[in-house]
Amino acid sequence: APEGAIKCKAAIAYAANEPLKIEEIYVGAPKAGEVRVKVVANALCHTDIYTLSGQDAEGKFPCILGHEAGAIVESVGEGVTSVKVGDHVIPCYTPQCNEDDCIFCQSPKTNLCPKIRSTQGQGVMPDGTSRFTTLDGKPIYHFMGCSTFSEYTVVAEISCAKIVEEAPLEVACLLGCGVSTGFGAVMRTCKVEEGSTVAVWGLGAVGLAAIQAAALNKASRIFAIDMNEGKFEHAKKLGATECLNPKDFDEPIEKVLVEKTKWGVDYTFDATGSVKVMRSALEAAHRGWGVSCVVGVAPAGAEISTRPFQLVTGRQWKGTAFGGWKSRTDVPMLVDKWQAGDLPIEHYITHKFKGIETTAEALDALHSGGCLRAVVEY
Ligand code: NAD
Ligand code: AHE
Ligand code: ZN
Repeated sequence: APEGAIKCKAAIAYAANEPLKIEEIYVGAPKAGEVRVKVVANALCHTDIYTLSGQDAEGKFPCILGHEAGAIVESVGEGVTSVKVGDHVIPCYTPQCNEDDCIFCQSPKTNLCPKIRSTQGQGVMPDGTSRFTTLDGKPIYHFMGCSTFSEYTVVAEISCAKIVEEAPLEVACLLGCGVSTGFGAVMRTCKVEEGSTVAVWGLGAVGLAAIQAAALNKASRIFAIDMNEGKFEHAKKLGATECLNPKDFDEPIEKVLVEKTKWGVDYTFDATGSVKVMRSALEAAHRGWGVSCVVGVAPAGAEISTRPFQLVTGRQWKGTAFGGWKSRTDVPMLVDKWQAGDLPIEHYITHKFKGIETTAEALDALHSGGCLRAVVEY
């Protein structure tokens, strides 16, 4: 075994479209600037399915997927000062180095700290190597700087958002990706104002969180769009004023929305990853000022298009990663809001599993259509 390694179970993705394999692996000791954490609970995000299905241009195999977790610091590498053994953390795929010369961390306009982005995309730690090895010594790639389908994982210190210990990690994990993203798309990236109209395509946890945030921001009309009408009840509970199934209309849904609102919708969100939906969402946006935000992740090679006239006449196309939140500053703030009762999130957990062995079952649940978030407690 590598020196200082922990032997534990992980769900390994050996190749695209192959079932995950639960195996014992070695998780190496954290190097300088790294933190080894014990994963307590992990929620599954659609992006895990997307990468496993081979559609991610950055997908590398074999790897350990997972990026929505609650964890406890087990040990820290040299020079780590912002977290210590026993701290509760949410590993974040968008880091925040906060260095004086990081123009991204220093700018209020973005959360996209590039400090470790290139190695993260290559499935390795910042020094170019992996902390994961099979028992016969073969390296396994990391994923999104998190790899939380493992009982222990190693992440960069700058990817660790330290949160209050009172917050139960089996719920807090939701704030590691999808729910935070939906909230932030509305509250941070688009800053939806009181009285605005909003339309959201895709009523998974990401889209529903956008609806919840739009209602909190006092949007006047909130259109919730999905082909799976089973999602409508959740959407209504969270504040949607009208639920629409595009299949119910002879006209394209963007025309229906423009007719319903006269000039279009102030803010529109794609939370599906379909480039057709992205086009509809842009074209449903209000003449003169409508903003359309891409949240969904499209398959490798997909491209968006529209008539440039749509932009000339005042619509804006933007996008968001992790809702624009600066991870180490904002995730603890979101946890505190949830703990104070101002931002309920428990309702996103529709399925619960116990033991890392159930990760594949939990993925099947997320596939099933009736699931918002499946949480696996390790
Ligand atoms: P999900 O699979 O739980 O939900 C997607 C929903 O979209 C489903 O209800 C599905 O029925 C609906 N849908 C699919 N095609 C549709 C269409 N053509 N029209 C209307 N509805 C349609 O997924 P999720 O976990 O909520 O994630 C949503 C998307 O957001 C994914 O693409 C995911 O990869 C992406 N994502 C992006 C970020 C980011 O930072 N930008 C973060 C998390 C997730
Ligand atoms: N790796 C893909 C892109 C995947 C992607 O866009 N990821 C989203 C997060 S999805 C979370 O569930 C994102 O925020 N990306 C910004 C980033 O830095 O990765 C590809 O196309 O290569
Ligand atoms: Zn995600």
